[in-house]
Amino acid sequence: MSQEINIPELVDERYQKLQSDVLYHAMIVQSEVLRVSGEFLHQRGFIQIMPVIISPVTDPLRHFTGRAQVEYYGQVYQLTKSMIFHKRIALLAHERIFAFSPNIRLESADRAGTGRHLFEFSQLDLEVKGASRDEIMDLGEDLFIYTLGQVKERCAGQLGFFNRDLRVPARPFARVAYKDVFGQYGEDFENIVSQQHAEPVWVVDMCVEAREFYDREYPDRPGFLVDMDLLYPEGFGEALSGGEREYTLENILRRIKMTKVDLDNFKLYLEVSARGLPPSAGFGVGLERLTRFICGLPRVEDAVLFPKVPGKLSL
Ligand code: ASN
Repeated sequence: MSQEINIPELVDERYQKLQSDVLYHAMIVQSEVLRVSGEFLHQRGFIQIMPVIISPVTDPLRHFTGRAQVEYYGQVYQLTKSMIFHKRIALLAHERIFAFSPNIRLESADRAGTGRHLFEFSQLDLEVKGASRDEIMDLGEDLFIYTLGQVKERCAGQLGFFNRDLRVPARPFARVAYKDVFGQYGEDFENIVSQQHAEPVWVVDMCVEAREFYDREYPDRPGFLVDMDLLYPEGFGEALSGGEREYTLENILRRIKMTKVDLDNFKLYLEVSARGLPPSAGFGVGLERLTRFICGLPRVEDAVLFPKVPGKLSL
């Protein structure tokens, strides 16, 4: 494979992009996004924690991604796909936590053209002890309104460069039920719903098969989860994903057994859960996608210094 890659051409292209006005302005926007979203969360009493890069346990995800792992003294560590389990465990120390968390997901190369996938990206990932889904959705709305409002003010020059008329949405954001939009539009519902709206829209109550085992099932509505995604308007797709979590060992085990994942991969998390973890809710926001949305760029890789496009070699 490496013989077919034209390294000088690849480096030339990146060398030019790194000096382009697009990246120059997009990086200013991203820098403000990091500053103001962190500022907002600090104001709301959150503690910023450091990201976890490797661990024996990580998010199983519900779609295929290759295993990215390292061996160390005979133990296998995986590169973080999301910090979901560590966020939950960190609640033993603090009640409201967030991290800017790098994620590695070895996506298949057929996702190269989506304009939405990278095999390395970062999430603003947060979790709140004892929160309900509705409380965490309120927080998500406030976070987006604050972040977009502040960036609009502080990055007027950048938005002018991108010719971007950024709307700061008003609360409450619209809500649609997963069952309804999936029933109406099928697999492509996310794109379609995102295109239909001029303001962000929540998709709530995913079905069990559509999500990982850690999102909480309604006790009185088997098969449906107390969770949500937020979609950007104008066809930009998913902004955020999260929900309430399963927290009793019994329910976690039951949900794991319903999926195809191997119980062995979650041994450490199960041991911690057996000692007791609090109920919680949280979500993660893809930061490169947020920057892309604010700037109104065609593809997520346009908003990244060193984009890792699925299947492609990159710096
Ligand atoms: N961060 C997401 C959450 O909080 C999980 C994920 O990225 N898969 O639910």
